[in-house]
Amino acid sequence: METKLFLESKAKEIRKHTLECIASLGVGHVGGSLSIADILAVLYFDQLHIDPKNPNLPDRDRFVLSKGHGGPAVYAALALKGYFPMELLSTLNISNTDLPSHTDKNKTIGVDMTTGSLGQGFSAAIGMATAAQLDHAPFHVYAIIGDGESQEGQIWEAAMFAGNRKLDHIIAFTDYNKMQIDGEVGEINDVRPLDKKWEAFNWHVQVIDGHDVIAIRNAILEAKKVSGKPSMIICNTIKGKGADFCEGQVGSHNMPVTKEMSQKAIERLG
Ligand SMILES: Cc1ncc(C[n+]2csc(CCOP(=O)(O)OP(=O)(O)O)c2C)c(N)n1
Ligand SMILES: [Mg+2]
Repeated sequence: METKLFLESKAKEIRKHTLECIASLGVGHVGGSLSIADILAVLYFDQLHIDPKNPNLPDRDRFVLSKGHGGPAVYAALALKGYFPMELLSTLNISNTDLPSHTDKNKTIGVDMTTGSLGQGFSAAIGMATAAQLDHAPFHVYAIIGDGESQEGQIWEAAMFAGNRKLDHIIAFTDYNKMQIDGEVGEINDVRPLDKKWEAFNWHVQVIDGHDVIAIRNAILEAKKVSGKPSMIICNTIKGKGADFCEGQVGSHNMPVTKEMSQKAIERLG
């Protein structure tokens, strides 16, 4: 199958299973999970050098979801990739689950970093990329941060370090959906101009449509060729993308999702 169609079908599957996963609990971070589905499809089904049968492979690529509340979308990708049975997706955030609402490397096979406290996961990713550079290791570290998360001081501390160290093993994405927990990023504490900020911290910067799988793929391929600079791919996205009951709505951040809502949204996805 053509790459574009294949990756779009994977993104659709990630969206469907994310919706089912959240609906099994009845509430969850649906908006920020759906906005990263296309990035995850390209990473997990085209770019990441990983092996679900050997999840601790020393030279595997690492992936850190710094905006850890998007866990359900990562779980959908991991299940589709074969890390664990699909049935596990219906155990989201219940007592003693392996799938907590925020990604946790001590609980979920295939998760490389425990996240949820915004800003911290990105520093861990930069630490992994530093190790890769020092060890002359072949792997890349991929990370997704949020635009609201980009208000955290810790993001810029890590960004400055990575730029100064010329860490070309890190390829980061900003999920630039223009919304955070309780409003629009531009109104609460504007992060613009994001591209100029990252450039000023000595990062290689690209700005793309974060729902265009080929644009995402091409941006990663370009980032892999960059030497002596970390890479930031700013992805223009839409919160809740693909589920019409919440697409483009601030209220999609963490909301009730019934099985009926999820089923209807899945049918519309086609
Ligand atoms: C240090 C910290 N402060 C506050 C929160 C609560 N919180 C969880 S998600 C969120 C909004 C994040 O916005 P953004 O990064 O834009 O992610 P999106 O909602 O778009 O997925 C906040 C404030 C947190 N998890 N960590
Ligand atoms: Mg956001």
